[in-house]
Parts: sequence; structure tokens; C-alpha cells
Amino acid sequence: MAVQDIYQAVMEFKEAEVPGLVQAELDAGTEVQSILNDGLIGAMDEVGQKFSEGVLFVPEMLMAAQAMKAGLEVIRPLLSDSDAKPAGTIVIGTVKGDLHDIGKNLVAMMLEGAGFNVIDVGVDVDVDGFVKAAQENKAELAGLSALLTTTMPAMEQTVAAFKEQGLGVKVMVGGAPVTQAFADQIGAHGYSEDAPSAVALARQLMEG
Ligand code: B1M
Repeated sequence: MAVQDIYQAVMEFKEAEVPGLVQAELDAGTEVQSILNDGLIGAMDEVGQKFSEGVLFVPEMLMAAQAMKAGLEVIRPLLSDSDAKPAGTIVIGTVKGDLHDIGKNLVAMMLEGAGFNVIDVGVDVDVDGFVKAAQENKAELAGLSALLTTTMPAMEQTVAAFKEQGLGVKVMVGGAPVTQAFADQIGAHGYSEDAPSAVALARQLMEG
């Protein structure tokens, strides 16, 4: 029994087995940080890498994310008692008028897997919904998803609202119709085309 078994079980999408493996490691006295970073997050980093290389696809990434989340649930109560600090807090949601959430959920799960405190505000979220959630949770980042060309203006309005509020929240955007050029045009702090690159972007935005 080792942290490597947790890593392997996430890589093999063994959602039912991961919680037991995590608990066994905890019982054996393994540090929460090691289980998190070397087991759960490490595996999701490799899954993200394989997705970017075209070796794994969306269904596999979702299955791995579910397995990782099952393990995360076991250690979640312990995280506040340990030295494991969240990588940052991000409010994430799909913008007003848009009900698509599969990609947003995937991004949220990957961020959670990467150690972020993720506040998922759901779908069809208006400007106030995003801004209030960011204020209430003292979020450093906001993540906006849009799948419809018709809801891209709502994304622009939300980015503008964050700027007007002057909260210092960095806004990242994504979704099938969204491009880097559009992100630049609306003044977003960053754009990523898929879930693994959203994690890389969030880490980068947290650094400065
Ligand atoms: Co709809 N839909 N849909 N749909 N739907 C699309 C998006 C569409 C392209 C289909 C088509 O016509 N070919 C089209 C949009 C056309 C356009 O705007 N140009 C469309 C339409 C028109 C509609 C309706 C208007 C249909 C109707 O009712 N007439 C309607 C709109 C409802 C609404 O939102 N108000 C509608 C409804 C639905 C369903 C409810 C049936 C369902 C959504 C279920 C759900 O999400 N719970 C649905 C689905 C499933 C799709 C398709 C088939 C699949 C979307 C998806 O989940 N992809 C889609 C066609 C397609 O893409 N092939 C389509 C998988 C997902 C993992 O990818 O979401 O792109 P994606 O996320 C990626 C990246 O984009 C990125 O990372 C993710 C993972 O790598 N990403 C981010 C996403 N968010 C990010 C945020 C980030 C960073 C990266 O930072 C914060």
C-alpha cells in the first residue's frame, strides 16, 4: 500500500476504490499533503497532460476527475486542520443565458484536483451572482464559461463588472466559442481552451 496506488487508481478511473486507498494511507500515518500532491493532484496533472497530447479524451478525463473527487472527499475535512493551504479561491460558473455545464464542471473538478478552493455558482449566472460570490468568498479568481455565441456578450458584461468593482479579482474565460482574441478584446486576464490549461492559467494568475 502506497500513495502510488492512489495515483494509479485515479489514472485507471477506479472511483469506487480511491476512497478506501486514501483512508488506508491516512490510517497508515501518511501526510495529507503527500496524499493530495503526490497521489490525487499528481495523477490529475498526468491526466491533463495526456489530454493535451490527445492520448486521453473528455470521457476519460471526467472519469479520472470523478475518481479524484471521491478521494478528495475523504481528506476534505482534514485539509483545514493541516498545513495544506488552497492554491487559491476561484468562483466559477456559466454566464447568464447559458445552461451548458459539462465543460465548466470539468474545469472546476480539475481546479479542485489542483488544490484550488472552488466555489461553483452553477449555470445561467448573472453579473451580480458572480461578483457577490467573489466578494463573499474573498476569491482571487473568477472563471467564466460560455458555450453559446449568444451568451458571449454576457461574458463581456461580467468581466466589465469585475473591473468596475475594483475587487482585484482576476477573470479567466473559456468555452467552445471563446478565443484568445475575444478574451483580449473584452479585457479578461486570461483565456484557456481546455481544462488542463485552465489549471495552468489559474496557477499563473495566482503568481502575479
Ligand atoms: Co447545446 N449547443 N444547446 N446543449 N450543445 C452547443 C454548444 C452547439 C455548438 C451545438 C451545435 O449547434 N452544433 C450550439 C451552440 C451554437 C452556437 O452558439 N454557435 C448549441 C445550442 C444552439 C444549444 C441550444 C440553443 C439548443 C436549442 O435549444 N435550440 C440550447 C441552449 C440552452 C441554453 O444554454 N440556454 C442547448 C442545449 C444543450 C443541452 C441542454 C441539450 C446540452 C447541455 C447539457 C449540459 O451542459 N448539462 C447541450 C450540449 C451537450 C451541447 C454540445 C453537444 C456539447 C457541449 C459539451 O458539453 N461539450 C455542444 C456541441 C459540441 O460542442 N459538440 C452544444 C463537452 C465539453 C467538455 O466541452 O463545454 O467546450 P466544452 O468545455 C471545454 C472547453 O470549451 C473548455 O474546457 C472544457 C474541457 O476541456 N472550457 C473552459 C469550458 N469552459 C471553460 C472555462 C474556462 C476555461 C476553459 O475558464 C473559466
